[in-house]
Amino acid sequence: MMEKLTLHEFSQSGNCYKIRLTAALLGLKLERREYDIGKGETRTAEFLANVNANGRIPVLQVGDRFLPESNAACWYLADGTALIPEDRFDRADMLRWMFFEQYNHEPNVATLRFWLAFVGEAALSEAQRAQIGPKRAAGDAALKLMDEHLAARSWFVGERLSLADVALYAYTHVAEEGGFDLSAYPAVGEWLQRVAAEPGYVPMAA
Ligand SMILES: N[C@@H](CCC(=O)N[C@@H](CS)C(=O)NCC(=O)O)C(=O)O
Repeated sequence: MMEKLTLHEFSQSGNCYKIRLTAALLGLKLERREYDIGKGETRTAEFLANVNANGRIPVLQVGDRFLPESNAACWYLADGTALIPEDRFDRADMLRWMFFEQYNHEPNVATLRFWLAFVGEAALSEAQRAQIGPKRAAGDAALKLMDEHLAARSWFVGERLSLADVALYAYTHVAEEGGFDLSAYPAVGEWLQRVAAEPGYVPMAA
């Protein structure tokens, strides 16, 4: 039996939602502990010493051990289930899309959502404001690549939903909050609907 699972989170974060969605798709129960990142609650001495020395959520607590990094936490929950392909190449290809999510997608799509919908443009520093254009271009490039990939298939890897879809869904489905126009990516739009129709799916706000 799996040890007690506690998600240290900020519930409006897509990185945290990935883990809740993975757990829901697998029918796993998660305790939740909320932190206000706007108030620096993940930067306290107590949090840094006991939860994550990197000062960020999400962190999945498994019994008395702490696992930061959303995609690692999703892997922990899904290990040995149908959310991770059995085929060796497909498993590596799934990781490819999860690394793409962290390197090409999240730093652009999620950051613009955070800056524009949570912090507010007027409160951004000059350096952040200067980054809006480059991040918009890089985010659109990531969405375009996803759209081209999905034009000929239903899921990112193989014939069914995997962690690659979960990881990329989390911030894509709220990309418009960061000013991205998803109508430019019709295959992405259809894929978003397929993910939301999966048994066990929970919305971000749940
Ligand atoms: N690569 C990490 C990113 C974690 C991350 O950036 N967390 C943000 C919220 S989504 C955070 O904790 N920000 C608060 C801070 O940096 O103080 C993951 O995928 O979990």
